[in-house]
Amino acid sequence: MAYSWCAKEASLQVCIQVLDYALSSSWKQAGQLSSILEEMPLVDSILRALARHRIAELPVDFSRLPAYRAEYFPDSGPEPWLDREDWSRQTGLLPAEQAALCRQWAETGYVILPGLIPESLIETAWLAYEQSVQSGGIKLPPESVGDGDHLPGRCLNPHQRVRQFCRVAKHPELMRWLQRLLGHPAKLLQTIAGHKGSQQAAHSDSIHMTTYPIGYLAAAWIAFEDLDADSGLLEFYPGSHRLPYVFSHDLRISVEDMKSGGYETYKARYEPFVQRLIAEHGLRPKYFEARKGDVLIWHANLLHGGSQRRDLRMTRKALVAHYFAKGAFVYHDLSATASRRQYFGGCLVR
Ligand SMILES: O=C(O)CCC(=O)C(=O)O
Ligand SMILES: [Fe+2]
Repeated sequence: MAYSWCAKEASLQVCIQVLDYALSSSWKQAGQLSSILEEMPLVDSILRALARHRIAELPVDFSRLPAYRAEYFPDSGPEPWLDREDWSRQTGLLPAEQAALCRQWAETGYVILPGLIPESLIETAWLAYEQSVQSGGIKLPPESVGDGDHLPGRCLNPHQRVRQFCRVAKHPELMRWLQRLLGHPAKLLQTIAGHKGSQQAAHSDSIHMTTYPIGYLAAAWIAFEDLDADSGLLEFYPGSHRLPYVFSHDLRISVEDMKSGGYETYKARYEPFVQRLIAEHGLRPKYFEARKGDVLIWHANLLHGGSQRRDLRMTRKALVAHYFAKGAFVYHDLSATASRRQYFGGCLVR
């Protein structure tokens, strides 16, 4: 299946990148790149071996998977260590400051790291981004929500064009925290830069970016300025990560529904469902009143979104970066596709 994906959907260049990655890690014994390219079925097994994860207890036969949807994957552990019942016994072994934040993660599903990213890096990265926009290298859609909204829209994966964003998203202290919280080294999956609030309805990222086994995803929200309360701050629901994961199948959103109706189906079924969950559980939002360089990391299943922009003139400059744990497999439950970015979504520029 991976071979046919390679043959049908990916350019040879991409296949080579994937193979190159495969060979550079733990698959050297598979032989030389040239001989592998001659022996195409081997490509399949290498890609499968790569995709077959090293975290999950149960293997997946990808050739028999009807679709990349949560209901078709085995119900496999291990749970991430801070989601397990015995998390408090484990955190007791850590230095006090780390233990406190791990405890907060286990109980609330988020942590805040004030001033983690140095101001100088924040400033040079944003300047480089603005320069790229000015020169036309990056084109931002208006994403206007109405009259008076003159701020530009978001940019998906700006780290692949602005190398300073890579330095921000892969800041060593941030990567250490992600590893600590996920229990495995983290890999950058995707980034989004924005000048303004998203006003996105509350959701869990796990329906968009799903891991096998479940729960091995985290996101970092990095503030690029001191934020105003009216700018449409990031909102999140502490403790909501402990609710059951909700996938497309649970709401009878079929692969065909998404193909024909696109995000309308998601908006019609998923978003109201989350609103009901919030009401039923009496969840109360918190708002990330960040200062420049502050970082909030949230759990794979924490409900969050963009609050209302009460003043459309207010900027809310930020970079959001999503990461997965090395050894997990990433797919998109909603669109029923495997993530190609898990292989080459990282930083192409160094
Ligand atoms: O920045 C926001 O308002 C929300 C972003 C978000 O939900 C995400 O990137 O996963
Ligand atoms: Fe999100």
